[in-house]
Amino acid sequence: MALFATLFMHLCDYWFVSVPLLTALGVFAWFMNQEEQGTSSTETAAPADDIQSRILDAKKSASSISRMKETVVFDRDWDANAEDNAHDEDIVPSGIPEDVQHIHFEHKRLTLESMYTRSKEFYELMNNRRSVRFFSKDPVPKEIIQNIVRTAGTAPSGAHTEPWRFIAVKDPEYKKRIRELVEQEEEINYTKRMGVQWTADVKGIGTSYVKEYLTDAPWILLVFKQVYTLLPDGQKRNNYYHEISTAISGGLLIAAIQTAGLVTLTSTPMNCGPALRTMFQRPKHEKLMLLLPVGYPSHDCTVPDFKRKELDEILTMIQ
Ligand code: IYR
Repeated sequence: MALFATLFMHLCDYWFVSVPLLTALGVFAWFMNQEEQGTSSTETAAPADDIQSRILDAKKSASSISRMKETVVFDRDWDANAEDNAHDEDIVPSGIPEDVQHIHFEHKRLTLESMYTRSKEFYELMNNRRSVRFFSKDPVPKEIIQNIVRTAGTAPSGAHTEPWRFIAVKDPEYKKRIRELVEQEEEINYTKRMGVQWTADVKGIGTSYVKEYLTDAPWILLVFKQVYTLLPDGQKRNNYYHEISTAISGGLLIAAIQTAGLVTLTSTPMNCGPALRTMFQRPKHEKLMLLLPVGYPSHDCTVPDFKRKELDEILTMIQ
């Protein structure tokens, strides 16, 4: 007791040191306490009501808890470091011969007037594109599908590796098998993998794991990226930028579908890649990127009333 009394008197004598020191200690202790509670001092805490209702929501459904545990953000088949990737130490002959001939590039300039008209007309055509989920069963000739895929194959690619493979399915038996597989995985995606936020974010689109369009549409196109090229002797040649190259090719594919007067849905069924690859006897280094039903919209087809961003929201011009 006597010790504390002496200490207190000294603190009073040296108040100009002890007051700021004790204040600093107090602030430090408060800060540490906040950190422990997981709230950094720079973040604005959510209102207490909000937190309470969120906790209640989470408690309400047991499924939301198992959903949290099983959330898979990335497709398991997409691991960029998967063992089956090509490695830097595998030195293989380049796909482009060193002495490849460079030939004259023919290019015919359009008149300015025609450039304006064509760019505007193409924009208008593409602006009419909508992701369609209700398909007519009317057939589409295979030659049109072949031209569409030819267009996709004109995409630029890293070191001209053309790291894509398309599968066009018309056979009703296969379409049925694809639908069964996709629905089975999508049910898990919706209830577990996608998580509460994701399902809430897409709710307005009105989708579910039931995918009638997969058996209604006359064609299903599957787009695979090839993470490397397998040479005849088993060596692997790196496919540079296989992801972006195949994505660009997917964009051209969608533009070609639209230009042909058909519709599609750009779908990416999570975790269906390996099973679809096996279904069509494709090798392990081919990873599914897109699955697109292609055909005509059904007569009673609806689409959500979305607006596109204005030009100034997507374009910054420095001139
Ligand atoms: N793949 C699911 C869920 C879904 C996800 C996104 I991102 C969408 O824009 C729409 C749906 C499905 O196709 O139903």
